[in-house]
Amino acid sequence: MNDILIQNTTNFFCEKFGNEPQKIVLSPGRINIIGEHVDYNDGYVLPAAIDKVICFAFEKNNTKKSKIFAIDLNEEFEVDLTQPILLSDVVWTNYILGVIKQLQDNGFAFEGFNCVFSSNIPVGSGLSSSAALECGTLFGIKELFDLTISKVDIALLGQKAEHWVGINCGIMDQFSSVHGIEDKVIKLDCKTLEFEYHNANFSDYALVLFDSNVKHSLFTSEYNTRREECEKGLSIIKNHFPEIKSFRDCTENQLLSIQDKMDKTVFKRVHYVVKEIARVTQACEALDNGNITVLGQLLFDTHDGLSNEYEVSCAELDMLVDTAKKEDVIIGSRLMGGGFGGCTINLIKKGYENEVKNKFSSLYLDIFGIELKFYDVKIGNGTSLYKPNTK
Ligand code: GAF
Repeated sequence: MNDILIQNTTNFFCEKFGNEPQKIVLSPGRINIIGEHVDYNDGYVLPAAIDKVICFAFEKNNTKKSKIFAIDLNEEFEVDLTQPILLSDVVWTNYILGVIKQLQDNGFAFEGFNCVFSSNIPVGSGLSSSAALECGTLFGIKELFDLTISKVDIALLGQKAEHWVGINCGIMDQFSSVHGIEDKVIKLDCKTLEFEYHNANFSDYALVLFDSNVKHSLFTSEYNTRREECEKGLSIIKNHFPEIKSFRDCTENQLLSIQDKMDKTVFKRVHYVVKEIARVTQACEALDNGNITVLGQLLFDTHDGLSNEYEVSCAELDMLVDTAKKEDVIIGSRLMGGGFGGCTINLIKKGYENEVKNKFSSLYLDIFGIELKFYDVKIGNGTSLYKPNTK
């Protein structure tokens, strides 16, 4: 499915710079089966890379300046690598500037390059197009200038670039973009960065994303606030239970026993986090055992927590999940990613996908006047070099 994207990106590069690119890089978006808002809380997550990617074409230009062109936006910017790297007003450029700054600050030596890129990852849908942009740029620079950077370090540098842009995100998105393997989900321990692959076999059920087509502007500020609320909650837990080092060590009963020591909002946030961390392990076991009904129920439970306790949902996402609960052929559904818009992830009995899509489209249009979009998920490989004639 990415052949046309690769061809167009390569052709564009040739026309713009008059040469064939030296490196072509594909960098994917991600889904997350379960484990939401727990990556920055030392929890476990169960994401996977998808087959939707950003395609980059790169060459060295033997100067100290880099030229980067976003084909889909028809926008270009130039960065002087000898000058301090500062935030710009153009959002997408900041992810690339952030990556360049992280590489420089960490002592990696590289020179000017030309780059064009184009994407088929929907933007603003919670599929982590920004992580794909960061990791693809990092990977391209590493390959062009023979830098020694491990996959884990690419993910960590990408995460730092995102912090520099203003979102105090966890490691899940960059890690899964870099480490994806076709048809596998990644169980990642966000505390130690140890990880293992599990088969993405959902038996008689298909994974389908419903894109609410909304992105509420609260996202960044609320995201950063949630993180602070969790930090407050954890420090109160530690005061009462010195043996607890992170949320994973805390049982729900321990938390309930000190409920009156926290303000109500902080309690709700950490109550969600403690339960969600436990759900990831249960979900992974259910997946391994082919117990998709159990997995589906855990997705519904996660959504309840995200909506009522973590409070990162919105009317559109709640409507999609509430409607899904009433459908016998949907056995699990929840908002996916940071929240306040983007997609829900759904487990739909195979054979019923079209019926469900038609029904949800017209209901959603009636209620919100917005077109619902659908993505049938295929789990793909992580950030990598594209080599023509291989696949
Ligand atoms: C966003 C962040 F970037 C991730 O780190 C993660 O916290 C996610 O929201 C919520 O699980 O995608």
